[in-house]
Amino acid sequence: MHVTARAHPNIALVKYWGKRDSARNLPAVGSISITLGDLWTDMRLEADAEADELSVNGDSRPDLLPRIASCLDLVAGDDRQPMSVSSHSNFPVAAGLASSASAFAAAVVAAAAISGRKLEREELANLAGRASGSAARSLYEGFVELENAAERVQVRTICDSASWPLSVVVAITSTLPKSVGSGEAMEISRRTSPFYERWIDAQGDDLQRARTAILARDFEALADVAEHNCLKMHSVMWASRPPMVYWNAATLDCMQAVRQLRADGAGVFFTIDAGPQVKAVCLPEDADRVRDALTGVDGVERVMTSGLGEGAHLLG
Ligand code: 2P0
Repeated sequence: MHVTARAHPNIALVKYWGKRDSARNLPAVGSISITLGDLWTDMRLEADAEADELSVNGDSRPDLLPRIASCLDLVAGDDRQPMSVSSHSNFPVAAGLASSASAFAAAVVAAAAISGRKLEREELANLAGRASGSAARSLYEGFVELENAAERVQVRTICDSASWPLSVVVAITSTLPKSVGSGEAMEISRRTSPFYERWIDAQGDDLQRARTAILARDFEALADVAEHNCLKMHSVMWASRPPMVYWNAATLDCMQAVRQLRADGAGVFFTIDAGPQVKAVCLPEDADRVRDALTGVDGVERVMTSGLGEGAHLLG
């Protein structure tokens, strides 16, 4: 017996950085993201193995198995059958493109199906979030808000893809794995960054501004709060000890190109996660122009364009 689920990565416009409970992987702040429709991870589970095994894009990856096996246990139970797990993504993994979000979102949907458990989407989101905080958002389509509740997260779509169909142009400036993983980096920030408390305190204002901008389809207001929130998160990282600087020269040049496009009248803003890639969120009519400009930046290896998309779901 086998099942396959597909999930799309998501890009936070108001970002998750910091945990309030590491053991349960509960975030310290709420976040707002967009789910990308054209990038995907397919997770296939087959209950035919003697012991759990994992392949990622065709390569055996025992190093990544414990984290995925724990996630499957959470959904299907510790007494589940061993599984052959194979994951395929159409974008580079472990390079600041939210591959863990799409992987764990797909994993919980597939694990529920293969174990015959009927779980509400919000329950699946909480289980995915235990594995990777941002994965909870990939269960949902379009513009997604994650709120911190007392013991769990609450996640919902605040605007669907069809109601505000923005585009995202992703400029890949390096495909090397990042030097410090997000989870560890967040803990370093919490312990050492002089800006960490201020970051947490100000998040509610940014969430409110972004939510209002999205509901009003106010691109300029969303651009303003998203770039501010992104640069603030990176300031927290830069001021940590040791400092965590995920950018390279091409990252900065892409940011500059996006600023220039906006000055020239294009509807576009940038955001950057725990990696060197630049995500340019834009109005669909400006996507070709943004793509051409970022393709021409020195050091950009590849450019991908995506619309917004749906939450994690079973295939077939
Ligand atoms: C986000 N990031 O909101 C933020 C912005 C990266 C920068 O969520 O430790 O892999 O597994 O809960 O979800 C990346 O962190 O972290 C992330 P864990 P995750 O998208």
